[in-house]
Amino acid sequence: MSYFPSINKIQYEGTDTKNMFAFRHYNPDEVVMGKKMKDHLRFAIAYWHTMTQDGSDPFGNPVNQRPWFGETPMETAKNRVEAFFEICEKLGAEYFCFHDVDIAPEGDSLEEFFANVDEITDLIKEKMDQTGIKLLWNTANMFSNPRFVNGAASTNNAEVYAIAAAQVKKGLDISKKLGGENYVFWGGREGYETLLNTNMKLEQDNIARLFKMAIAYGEKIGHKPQFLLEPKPKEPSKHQYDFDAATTMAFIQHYGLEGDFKLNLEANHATLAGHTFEHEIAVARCYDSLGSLDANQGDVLLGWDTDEFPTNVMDVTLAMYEVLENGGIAPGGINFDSKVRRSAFEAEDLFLAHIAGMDTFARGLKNAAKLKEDRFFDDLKEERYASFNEGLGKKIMNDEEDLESLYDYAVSHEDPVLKSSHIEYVKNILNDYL
Ligand code: XLS
Ligand code: CA
Ligand code: CA
Repeated sequence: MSYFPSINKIQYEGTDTKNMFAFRHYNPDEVVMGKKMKDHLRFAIAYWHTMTQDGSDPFGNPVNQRPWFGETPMETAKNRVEAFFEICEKLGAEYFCFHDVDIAPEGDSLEEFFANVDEITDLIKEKMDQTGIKLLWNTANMFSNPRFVNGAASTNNAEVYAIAAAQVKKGLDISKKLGGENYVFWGGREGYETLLNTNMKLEQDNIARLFKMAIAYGEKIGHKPQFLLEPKPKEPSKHQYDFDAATTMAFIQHYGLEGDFKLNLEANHATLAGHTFEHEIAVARCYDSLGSLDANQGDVLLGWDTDEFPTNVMDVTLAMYEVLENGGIAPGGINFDSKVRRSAFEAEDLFLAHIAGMDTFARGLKNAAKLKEDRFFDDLKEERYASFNEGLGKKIMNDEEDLESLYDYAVSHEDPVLKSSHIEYVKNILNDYL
């Protein structure tokens, strides 16, 4: 059974092609800096945006045309598995990601939900075995259900906390069953609306407590995915605890979670926090904690999480440069946490959108590799920090100076002669790489 009989496996055809359903830049087996493009990029498809997003917005009804709706929620869920793997296979995406609620209906009780999850993950496992497509990460949705109105791990209600813990346990069981390489926590409701009624310390302690339970349970069942925390400053909560990469690292370090947790960074969350994507990746690298990436982009004119497919070549080039500097992204990957625009409502747009995102990342990768090969940033930075390579600078770097010795140096020398950055020239040349 095919949901997209008119679409063949997407092939690389180059920029001269007139075929909409072809890659113009992404050539999976092409070798860039000694590694195949597909192994640099480790593309993953997000189940939620691809299979369950209906195109509605706060002012408009669902608009997306999708061929997989069945008579019952379970039938739809089963059809989705079939359609999803067809999409992944035809796009040549080797990984996927999902929330528990994306794949199976919640039913009338937690028990029914988990039974549905078991049934659907049996089907997913079959498809994974048939196609070789792998699970990059899964997660528990602990933000949509009304019970999480006051948070999940940060809730004020111990029984809600238990439900969150049950979902995490189930999530880890599924991760083991499907060989998940990472496991994500994103705290959309782990934040607060007003401090008037919030015990911030208790909430954060409880969040860390749940993470420690997850680590312990993973050890118990002999399954150790890389745990990832995904920062986002706001939306849906007014203030979310995992505000950005730096705040999240402080949390990880404060609670002693460094050995088990790294970061899953999303481009649009970076911009919501007032940062660039490459800034967030660079912060993670400073802590040796870059885990995985959620690829998308926001809109410079809008202040919310638009989750657009990434098409900005400059932004993606700078992000991919950081990934190369990191020595790669594995066991993480590049997950398209992106949704088609409301006006792109045909099911085939799911292919066109992913092709656009994959092509943009292929361009970003190739540009970044060229920048690396040409030592574009390496030379620039080496020259900029050259004063730390010899004399006084070298002694500072070797911890051979103290406040008194630097005082003596400063008062006995004239003011230094500074150099211009010529930064506009640098940006002009950088454009040549796009
Ligand atoms: C929402 C988040 C979410 C996480 C997984 O903004 O991006 O989708 O990636 O829960
Ligand atoms: Ca995300
Ligand atoms: Ca998002």
